[in-house]
Amino acid sequence: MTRIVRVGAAQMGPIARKESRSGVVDRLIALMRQAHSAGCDLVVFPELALTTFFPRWLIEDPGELDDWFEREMPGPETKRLFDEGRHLGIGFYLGYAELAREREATHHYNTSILVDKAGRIVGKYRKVHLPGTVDPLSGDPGQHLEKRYFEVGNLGFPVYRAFGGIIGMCICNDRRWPETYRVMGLQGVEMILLGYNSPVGLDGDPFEVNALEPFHNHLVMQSGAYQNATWVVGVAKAGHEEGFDMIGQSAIIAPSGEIVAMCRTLTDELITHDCDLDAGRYYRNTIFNFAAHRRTEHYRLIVERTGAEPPS
Ligand code: ING
Repeated sequence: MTRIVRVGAAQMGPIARKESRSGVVDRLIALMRQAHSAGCDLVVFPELALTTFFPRWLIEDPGELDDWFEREMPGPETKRLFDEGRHLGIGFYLGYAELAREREATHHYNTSILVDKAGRIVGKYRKVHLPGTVDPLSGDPGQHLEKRYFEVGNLGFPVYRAFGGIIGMCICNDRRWPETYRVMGLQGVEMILLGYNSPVGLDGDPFEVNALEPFHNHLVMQSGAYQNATWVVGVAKAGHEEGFDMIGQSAIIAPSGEIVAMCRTLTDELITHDCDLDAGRYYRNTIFNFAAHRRTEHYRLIVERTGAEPPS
């Protein structure tokens, strides 16, 4: 029996700094209802889907900074989203800024959750690869201060049995690192969900790097999908947000590496695809049969050298 998951990639347009959580949740619910009308089992929202991309600014007041974070999930503003998902019978991936109380201390993470059709949180991931800097770069109008505002995720790259398959998550910059996909590939992941907020390059980059941003965005997700025989669903917060252009082109990518659906706008836009969770089986049993072809004893040598001076 084929295991088909109808997936909705719910790209969002810009979220203004002044936009209320309630107004953003209205947009998420509208996209969720659209996905349900299209017969989706699961809808994927972007990274930091409840707020503007606040790490672009230097925020020195701790209270002001914490206002960008969710103290509980679901919380007063997001309960409606969970209730609607349960009512419609549709699951979702949601990226948000998490303020967590752990070990008698407060911690800040860039987080995503996987919620099933009954509105239960069945998985949580905290972003590991935090790009940018701790301190603002002088002279740049747009900063990238995720290292200042978030701790490195402490949950690893778990995968979960959900929606009839094995589902994993990551967030934005994680998608640029092959280890992200391989750690989940080694756990037999069949679909990786990820949201991103990607500016058109980081300030100070030579123009050609900025121009290649859309290419690099798909390059890393397509290779991650193919090399690990998994579906990848990448969903943007896109458009001109608070003066900064962010890439769109949210995509649903098959284990073959092919883009099977892609957003065409820089606004709230839903694309869908019937994803066969067995589509990776051919690759996993042939060209990417890890047990038959990988030689981990050799990799250890490479890993030991990584970061060291290149051999003379
Ligand atoms: N954003 C960007 C990303 O990895 C970035 C940071 C932009 C890195 C452009 C390199 C080039 O897509 C987040 N939020 O990680």
